[in-house]
Amino acid sequence: MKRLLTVQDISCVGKCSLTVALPIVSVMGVETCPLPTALLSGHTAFSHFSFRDLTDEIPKIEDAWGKENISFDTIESGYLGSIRQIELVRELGKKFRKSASCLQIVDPAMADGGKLYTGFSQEFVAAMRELCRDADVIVPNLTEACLLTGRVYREDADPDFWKEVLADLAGLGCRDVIVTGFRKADGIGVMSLHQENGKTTCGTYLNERLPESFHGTGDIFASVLSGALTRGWPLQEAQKLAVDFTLECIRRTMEDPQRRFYGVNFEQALPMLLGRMNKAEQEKGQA
Ligand code: PXL
Repeated sequence: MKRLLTVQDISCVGKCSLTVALPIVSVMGVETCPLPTALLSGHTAFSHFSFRDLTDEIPKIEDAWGKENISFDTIESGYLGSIRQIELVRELGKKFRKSASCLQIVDPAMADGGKLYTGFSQEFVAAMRELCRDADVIVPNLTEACLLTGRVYREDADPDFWKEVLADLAGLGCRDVIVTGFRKADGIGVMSLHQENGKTTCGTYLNERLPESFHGTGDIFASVLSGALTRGWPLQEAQKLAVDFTLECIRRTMEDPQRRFYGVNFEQALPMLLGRMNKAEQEKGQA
């Protein structure tokens, strides 16, 4: 079984980061090792939240894993709480990417809707840019992509603007760049750029755009994508599954009159994810 390391916080209530990555990547048949970077009562979009920093634990965990000769097929990181934590993830990558096939996936979770999340600065953005340089795959939304490439965020960005942003992000050195939130007519999805054997392919994948947006959907997208890439799926298929599953979670949330304000109903959509995975892998087996 493939093994994935996911480095991000655990927010007890809020349906984001580790509470999303653990069930999603596990249901995709990948061993999921969490490295919690902080313990929060809820994510930082709540009016009140507690925050216990776990940075000091990271080198101790790293040291123990080194002695046990642990390795990972994928190292994925999401929300990180400080520049020091970004540096530690870079160190983890250098230490635990023992084979060339080990993937590093970075979701530079730090901003949305044109704004940095509470507590982040331009210095943090600069450090995140360096982590993105180490990655094979990065998954920013358009706000994060603009921050990483030194652009002013534009709500009404046209496809040419998106293509320029993607080209600049690829210039950081990552093989694959997937920017989420690409819109066209009634659709929403991703625009991505894939580099292989000196060839660059740019593509989009869209599905239906529902009239509401919810917190935590970026984490859901990144988890599905990471699970599928770890299972060896090609980028185009992995991003399609991630877009479709995220939409399914939003649809289920909107249908529920008793929905929570802070996250989406991904739990009851998990059978769909498993069904899609099994069907695709069966078809591959038969091919
Ligand atoms: O969904 C990204 C995320 C993860 N973890 C924490 C957050 C956020 C976004 O606000 O606050 C703690």
